[in-house]
Amino acid sequence: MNGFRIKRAISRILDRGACADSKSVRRTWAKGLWIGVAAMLLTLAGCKHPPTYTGPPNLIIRMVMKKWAIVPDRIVIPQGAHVELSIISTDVEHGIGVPGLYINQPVQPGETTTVRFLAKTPGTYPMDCSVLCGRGHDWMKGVIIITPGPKKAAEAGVPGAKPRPR
Ligand SMILES: [Cu+2]
Repeated sequence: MNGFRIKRAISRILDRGACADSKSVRRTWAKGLWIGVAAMLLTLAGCKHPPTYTGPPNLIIRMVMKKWAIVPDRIVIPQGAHVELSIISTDVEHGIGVPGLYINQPVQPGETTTVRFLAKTPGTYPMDCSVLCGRGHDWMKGVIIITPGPKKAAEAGVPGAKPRPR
C-alpha cells in the first residue's frame, strides 16, 4: 500500500514537473515574442524622418528629374527656411534621395512629388536618384547646401526659388 502511495506521489511530482516544464517553455516563447515585438517597435521608433515644420512653406523649389540629370543640381538654402521641393519627372520614374535629410521619395512621370522639410542644420547634403532608372542612373547626382544664418533665398542664390504669393 505504502509503495503504491509513494509511486503515485512520485508520478504526481513528475507530472507537475512536466507541466512546469511546458509552462516554462511557453513562458520562454512569450518572452521571446515580447522581446521581438519590443525590438520591432524600437526599430520603427528609430526610423528617421526629415525635420519638418507646420504651416505653409516660405521657399518653394521646382525641380526636374530626367535622363540623366537633376535640375537644378545645386540648391542653396538658407538655414531656417521652410522648404518645399516640387519635383517632376519628364520621362521615366526617378526618385529623389537626400540621405542626410532623410528624404527618399519616388518621382513618377506626369505627377508632382512634394517634399517638405525644415532646413535645420547647415551643411552639404548630397542628393541622387533613388530609383534605378537606366544606364545613366549613376550620373543623376546633385547637392543641397544649407547655409548658416538667416538669409533671404534671393541673397543665397537659390535657383528656381520663388517666394510664396501672399
Ligand atoms: Cu535613377
